[in-house]
Amino acid sequence: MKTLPIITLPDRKLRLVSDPVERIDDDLRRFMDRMLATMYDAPGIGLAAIQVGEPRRVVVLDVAKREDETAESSPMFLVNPEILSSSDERSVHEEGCLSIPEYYAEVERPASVRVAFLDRDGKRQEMEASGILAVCLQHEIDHLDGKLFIDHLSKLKRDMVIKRFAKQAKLGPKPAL
Ligand code: GNR
Ligand code: NI
Repeated sequence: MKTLPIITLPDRKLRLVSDPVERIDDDLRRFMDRMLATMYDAPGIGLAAIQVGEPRRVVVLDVAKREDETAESSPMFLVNPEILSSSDERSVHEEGCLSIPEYYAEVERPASVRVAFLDRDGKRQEMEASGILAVCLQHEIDHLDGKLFIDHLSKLKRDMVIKRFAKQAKLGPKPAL
């Protein structure tokens, strides 16, 4: 399947607050399938629609392969996802983002979250998540609100990353090796 280009810093679209999806139809399902193909191709374990330039509250993810290389793929499609509650317990995990290539940092977040969303068929679902799934859900839902994982770091670190990408963009696109 054809993949979609992923936008990266300093693209200001990444700061948009995405719009709720009004209807779940075949058009949207086709779009989600292309998002999933784009995510697997990258490769990544999650992708928010804004990362392919579409300010819609749509997320795809699949954390199965990260834990176990031989695992079957088990994609999830989340429309209008919302965090209902977060644990007081925090955990620290190293994060990266396909829109901030080659930068990784430890981020502290609630260790577990309860999330509501509409599935591929438009059915309302609730899910309790911990571990890497909780990390990924929070990272993706942040994208829908124009937030990036670097916003959870110190201002010094964040500004360093933003400056690095602004400078790179000024020099022009990275030449292929
Ligand atoms: O592929 C991804 N890996 C990842 C690792 C740790 C925490 C979050 C992520 S999500 C990221 C893909 C991405 O940028 N999703 O928005
Ligand atoms: Ni990301």
